[in-house]
Amino acid sequence: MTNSTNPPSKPPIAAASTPGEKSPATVALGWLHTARFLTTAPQLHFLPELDVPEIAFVGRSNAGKSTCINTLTQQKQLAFASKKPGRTQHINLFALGKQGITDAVLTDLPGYGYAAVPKQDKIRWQQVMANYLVSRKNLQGIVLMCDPRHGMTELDEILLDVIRPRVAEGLKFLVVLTKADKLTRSEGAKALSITKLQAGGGEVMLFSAPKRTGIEDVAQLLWRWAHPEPSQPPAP
Ligand SMILES: Nc1nc2c(ncn2[C@@H]2O[C@H](COP(=O)(O)OP(=O)(O)O)[C@@H](O)[C@H]2O)c(=O)[nH]1
Ligand SMILES: [Mg+2]
Repeated sequence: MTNSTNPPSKPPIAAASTPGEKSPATVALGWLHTARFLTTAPQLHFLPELDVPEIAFVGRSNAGKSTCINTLTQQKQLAFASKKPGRTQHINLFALGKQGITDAVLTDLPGYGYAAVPKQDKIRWQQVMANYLVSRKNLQGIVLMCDPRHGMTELDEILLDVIRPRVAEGLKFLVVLTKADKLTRSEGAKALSITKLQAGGGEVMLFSAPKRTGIEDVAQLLWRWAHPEPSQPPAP
């Protein structure tokens, strides 16, 4: 017989994690923290062929790409946050995965749009980028960094045109609006809604390195891209 004076035991809360179990954000950030330099290549055909999911980071010079990669991986120097924009012309690959077992790679593609870069280099960049985005077989997703104070630039639009057919075919796509700390709340909301219209089926998130805005959301999305069902963590 049950003792009616005892308070009823609380029903389990579906989303609550059991003691000792890590939250999805902790899992995702722990995974990103394993990032280590894999290789660098001046051109696409020097990149090793890989069979793990690859996530590429692209964006205009100075958009905050290196800072975002360093923040997400919680490493100060992984991606070089350059004082001289336009200097990083190589494709850099970083391996991800616990216990040294690579289960995904991050690709840091050269920044574009830096005015002082010679025209010849700009053309070369466009070819490298277009080649990579169109032909990289294990490419799973693209993260486009965009400074919302400037919005999508012409070069961002060119890139969008290149990737749109692949996004339509199922390639994952996220626009990260960087430096959100520079915007008021309403400016941030406006930038989000405008960019969502431009992102053609991709996701859009606000991000700030100093304020740590959006870090957990971006981390969890990348984790899910690299770990499709059934190993997906429960939704928060
Ligand atoms: N306020 C603010 N500044 C940022 C943020 N992310 C990057 N920056 C600054 O923007 C400049 C360019 O950043 P960097 O990461 O080198 O851009 P990249 O050229 O796209 O790799 C640097 O001066 C950074 O300190 C951010 O979230 N907030
Ligand atoms: Mg950089």
